Amino acid sequence: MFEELSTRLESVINKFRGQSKITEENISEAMREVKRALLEADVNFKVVKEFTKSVQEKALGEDVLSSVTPGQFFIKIVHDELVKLMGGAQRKVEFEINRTNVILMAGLQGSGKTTATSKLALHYRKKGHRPLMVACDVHRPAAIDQLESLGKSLDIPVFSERGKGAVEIAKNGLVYAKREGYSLVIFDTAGRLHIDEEMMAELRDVYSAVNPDEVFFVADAMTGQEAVNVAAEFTKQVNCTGVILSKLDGDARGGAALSINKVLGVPLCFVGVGEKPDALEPFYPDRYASRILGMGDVVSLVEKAQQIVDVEESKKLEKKLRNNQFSLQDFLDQLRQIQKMGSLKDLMSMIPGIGNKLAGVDLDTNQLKYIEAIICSMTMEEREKPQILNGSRRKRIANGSGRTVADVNRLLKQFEDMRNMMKQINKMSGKKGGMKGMHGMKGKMPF
Ligand SMILES: Nc1nc2c(ncn2[C@@H]2O[C@H](COP(=O)(O)OP(=O)(O)OP(=O)(O)O)[C@@H](O)[C@H]2O)c(=O)[nH]1
Ligand SMILES: [Mg+2]
Repeated sequence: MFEELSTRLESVINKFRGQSKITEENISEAMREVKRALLEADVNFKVVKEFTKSVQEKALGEDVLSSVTPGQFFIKIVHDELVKLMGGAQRKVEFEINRTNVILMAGLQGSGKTTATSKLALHYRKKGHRPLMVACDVHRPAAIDQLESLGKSLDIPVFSERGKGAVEIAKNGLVYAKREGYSLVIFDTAGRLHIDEEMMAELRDVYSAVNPDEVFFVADAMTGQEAVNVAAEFTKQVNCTGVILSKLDGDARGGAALSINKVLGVPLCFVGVGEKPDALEPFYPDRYASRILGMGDVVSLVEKAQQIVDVEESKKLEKKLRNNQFSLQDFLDQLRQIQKMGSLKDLMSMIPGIGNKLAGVDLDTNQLKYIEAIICSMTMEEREKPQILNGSRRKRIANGSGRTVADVNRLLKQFEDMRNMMKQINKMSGKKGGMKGMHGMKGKMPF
């Protein structure tokens, strides 16, 4: 699942990669395509509208950091908005072990309630709980057998009473669980093809009888937006605390996973990814966002850059570049920032499309150290005004840094070339351009 959406989003992003800056026009065009991709993935249209608006505002409203490209920045924004859309932080559902916790399952017929009941029981048993499953589906003849057989195969006890009503079984099941000291009781309930009043009344009665800590609404991901609409109706009737989206392993387009939190205001807590009892995963919005975007570690790359790069400092630097006051000291500061981001190779390998091409290539990170050593052997005045570096000063610097005079000359020449190029870029792009021009310069930097 998500493949189709991933492919579409990747193609939008790849197109965006080539842009030298984010403008109203190119972002609008990209957002039109993102919108189309999300709608085709069956994401709720209102959600799509809000999402694209929000991405657009962020992209235009924030300064692009000098150390990342507009394309990478765009990926990060889309990623962050996807995470937000899916509920932000993961909602971890945990229960105390020394009391009887209660879970009530709800959902339409065939959505996966009974399967999810056994999956949850197994999940929490692995965390040290003593679970009990209670069979409250008295409407479908084989429902009790189904739960009992699941219980038997997992060695998890099932409470059932044939011939009684759902509410009575629920009450008795809870009394039994408390008496026997179970730490988690999960009530499986009946499903219906449609929401009908009788079924809702029964669910509400079971709800009152057991007073659950969590009510999980189980939705079938394959039914897409329909699942979201039904869920909305359910949450009006009983206080659902979490959603379990089942059958995400099928060929669902993913729209439900993306919309459900926003539409319901109820977090998606687990996803079912197979028929087997261990095919349950806690839902992590950030992991799903990364999976959908398929953008490797670009996001963490940008995060790293954001942590390191001080926006104020960047602005100062941009001004210096514009006024052609960029000194060797500034250059050294930039170099150190890049080094703080990790090894150059690690950094580059995070960029999709480059990582695999780097195999076997040995980036000479020593070059960075040599440059640092040379600049560090200069006085502050020399760093600010490299033009005063005459022959004897160059010799002193070479000795001090353990390099040759030729190395010092090469660095100064490259630095001068770079400054000249900055001058040209500034001339060409008028007032703007400063730091943005840095991207295009990368290949010309002395490392
Ligand atoms: N592939 C896949 N199949 C699932 C998943 N969850 C449930 N199923 C299958 O979906 C079908 C219905 O699951 P049940 O758990 O019986 O659904 P239910 O909501 O209890 O159904 P009723 O009790 O009839 O309302 C079964 O064949 C399950 O094996 C899942 O995450 N992935
Ligand atoms: Mg069932």
